[in-house]
Amino acid sequence: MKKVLITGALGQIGSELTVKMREVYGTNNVVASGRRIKEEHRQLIESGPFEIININDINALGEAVDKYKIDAIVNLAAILSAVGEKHPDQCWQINMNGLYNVLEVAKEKGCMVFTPSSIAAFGPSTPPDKTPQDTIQRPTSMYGVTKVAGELLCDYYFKRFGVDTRGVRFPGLISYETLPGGGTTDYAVHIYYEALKNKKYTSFIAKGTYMDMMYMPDALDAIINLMEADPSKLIHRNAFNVSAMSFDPEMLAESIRKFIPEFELHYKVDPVRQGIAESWPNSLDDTAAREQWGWNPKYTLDAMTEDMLEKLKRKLS
Ligand code: AKB
Repeated sequence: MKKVLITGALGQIGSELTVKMREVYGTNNVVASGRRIKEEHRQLIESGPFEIININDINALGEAVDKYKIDAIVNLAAILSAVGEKHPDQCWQINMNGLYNVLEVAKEKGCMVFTPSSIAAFGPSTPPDKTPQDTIQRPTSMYGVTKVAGELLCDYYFKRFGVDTRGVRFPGLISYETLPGGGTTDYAVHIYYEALKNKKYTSFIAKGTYMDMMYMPDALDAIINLMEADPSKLIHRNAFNVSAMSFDPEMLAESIRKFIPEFELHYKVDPVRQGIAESWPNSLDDTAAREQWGWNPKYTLDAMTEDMLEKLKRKLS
């Protein structure tokens, strides 16, 4: 992996992965790309090579790969679960047709591809606790449908055409740099902002709803470590269960109260996002990732809360 193209680089993961990969591989070896530029993106855009690319435009993708002699594509352009239920057509267009274009370009030009899957690739008939690596995948959200179909498509391109495809099933990701864009797990990010601003938060996810979560530094390590992993050790490819912690809103509030004792948690449950959350596992078994490429997350819930509150406080002031 010498020259990387990141699609969806202005989003929650991409905005941090671009910076981290530039530290590791060199600024000019990591090309960021996005579909729509806003003023808030200026710093990232000006910090290194950047291209406007809509992944539904296969020619634009191919041209960028040629122009920068790209040999690895990190495909982060995606519509998340809650927005996907509002706009299932767009979710399919971006998550599936976009991925198909990325894989076609990779096949033609000899690139490796990393595409994140999600806990959303599982559904209500999946064993919910310590969900195994290989198990029933019958998701009921459009986002989940695109994630499981995407896993299969990536495996197909590996087996049929030899494209080096790799992926992880990300849980909810918590970060302070860029807000997530319309997921079910977003409550676990919003809660920190509100804890600092108002010392209270109203959760759209109900008490007792457990989901796997991860702090962004661990997620970035997961991407880079899997992309760098020895291919002969990979029995699985698309996609590995990865997990760092599992909690419900009460546990998260308890953790916040260790740093902001007066913090209050209230509930106004959103039936759509609650329905999606209930269809997902409570916790994943990530043994395969640990054994095959050394996955080992660093952040516990309290360590994440301490760091999040400290970094966000700085950002908000
Ligand atoms: C979402 O909530 O849609 C995402 C995910 C778990 O993939 N954060």
